[in-house]
Amino acid sequence: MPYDGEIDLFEDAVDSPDTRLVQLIEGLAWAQQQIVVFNRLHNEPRLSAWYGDPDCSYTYSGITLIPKPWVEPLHTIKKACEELSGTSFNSVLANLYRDGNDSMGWHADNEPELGPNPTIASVSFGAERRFDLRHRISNEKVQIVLPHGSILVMSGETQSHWMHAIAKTKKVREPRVNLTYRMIQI
Ligand SMILES: O=C(O)CCC(=O)C(=O)O
Repeated sequence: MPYDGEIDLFEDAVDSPDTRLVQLIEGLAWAQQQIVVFNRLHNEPRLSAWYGDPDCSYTYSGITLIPKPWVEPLHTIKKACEELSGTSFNSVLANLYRDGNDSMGWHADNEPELGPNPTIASVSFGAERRFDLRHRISNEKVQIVLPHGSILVMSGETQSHWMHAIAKTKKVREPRVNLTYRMIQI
């Protein structure tokens, strides 16, 4: 980032990304979560699934997710993320954006269970989507297109100072899977 945080994008970072995309879409326990926004329940505009070590419950936007046990693609990709980032992860939030109509609003991955200055590895498969970052104070924006098979590592103070989002887009008709590996402090 220009200041107040670090991000690194590694392209072609995952083996056999086409196979992984199909395995993940077909094999994960996708569900549409209900989230609380301004005290009202809404369907989240994407599907998601939470996997990890037992004890790694995760609460965001008013919902608590209980982890499903690791499955092969998620565990293998976790190792690639750990090697690239030099950090360990014990859980992953998988997100399925069915097409450009699915999105994720402005937020930071700053829940208390992630601890201060968490490192997060974010893996992308399928349709390229734009990842927007916005500084909380200066409002400066950074935009990154996340390619199929890439790993984006966010670290340092990124989550304290920058929010991020995936905007809707009429240009994208294909699905995208995103895996964000995290370390829940137990
Ligand atoms: O889909 C992405 O690239 C980001 C997902 C995200 O920010 C999240 O789930 O917290």
